[in-house]
Amino acid sequence: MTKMIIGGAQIGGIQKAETREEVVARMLALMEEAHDKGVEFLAYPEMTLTTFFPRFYVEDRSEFDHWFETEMPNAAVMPLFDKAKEYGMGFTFGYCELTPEGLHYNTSVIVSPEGEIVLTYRKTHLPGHAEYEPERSHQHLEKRYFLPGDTGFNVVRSQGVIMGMGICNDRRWPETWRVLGLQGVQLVSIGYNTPSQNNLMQAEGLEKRLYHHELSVCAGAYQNSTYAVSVAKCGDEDGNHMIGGSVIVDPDGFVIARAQGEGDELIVAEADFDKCAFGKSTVFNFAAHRRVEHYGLITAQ
Ligand code: ING
Repeated sequence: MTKMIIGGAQIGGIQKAETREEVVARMLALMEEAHDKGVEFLAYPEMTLTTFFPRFYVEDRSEFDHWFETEMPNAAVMPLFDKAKEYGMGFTFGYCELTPEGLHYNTSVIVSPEGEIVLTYRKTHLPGHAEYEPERSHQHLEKRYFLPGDTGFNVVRSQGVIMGMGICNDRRWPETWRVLGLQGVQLVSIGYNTPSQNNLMQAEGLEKRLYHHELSVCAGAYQNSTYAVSVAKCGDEDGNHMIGGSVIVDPDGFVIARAQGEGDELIVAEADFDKCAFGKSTVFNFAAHRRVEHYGLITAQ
């Protein structure tokens, strides 16, 4: 596989009251539009099935278990798996996972065109805090509701492409990209839910949020000579705003598709994975140029 039409399915706000079925219907509409445009691999955001509930505090965390999926696939998302299989389309989406052992993760999967889950990833870098912090205008309680992921950053060859995942905050950490890059990754999918307001009440403009999002994805893609698709759940959720700015980025770090709005919106671009090979064999030929004897601090602390 050298060429592929990639789609990014940006999802506008999901309100607390919205059901999984209503959300899946919105996702299916974007999948149908993607199919009409020849998309072969479609990326959805982080926590695609629910509102971004870590903005809310509950004392008893089990009260929020209804936001989690206990099996994957399940009845609510089966229409997505069935439709993608009918279209011969691979896809990736994020959801909240509650394991049989009772562990909570912020998870995403890559699904093959045959409808098989070929890679599962659990979010490594959890931003925010675990306890209610009254000084904050907005809570960001991912450390309360999720465990740090236990999968690490792995790749899978699906549809002839070496694919990997991160989730949201992971895109801000170069380690995410380099561990995937060292495995030869050609397409990284990193969905996100990024609040636009700064919850420590410092001046933090929307443009700064959007810049740091795009900077992180473009740098990660360029420095590891890989394509990236980074798609938002964004807009208004029960009065809380999250940034849009979904992008598809090429191995030179150029944005080749960008969402214009903050609602449900499909972005599409053609990837030519031969473009990954050039960077991996020249500027970012890791074997020829890296000097790991000087990198110990990165894993030591
Ligand atoms: N959200 C945000 C993100 O990393 C954040 C948290 C916002 C961190 C702004 C730093 C600055 O995009 C999630 N869900 O990780």
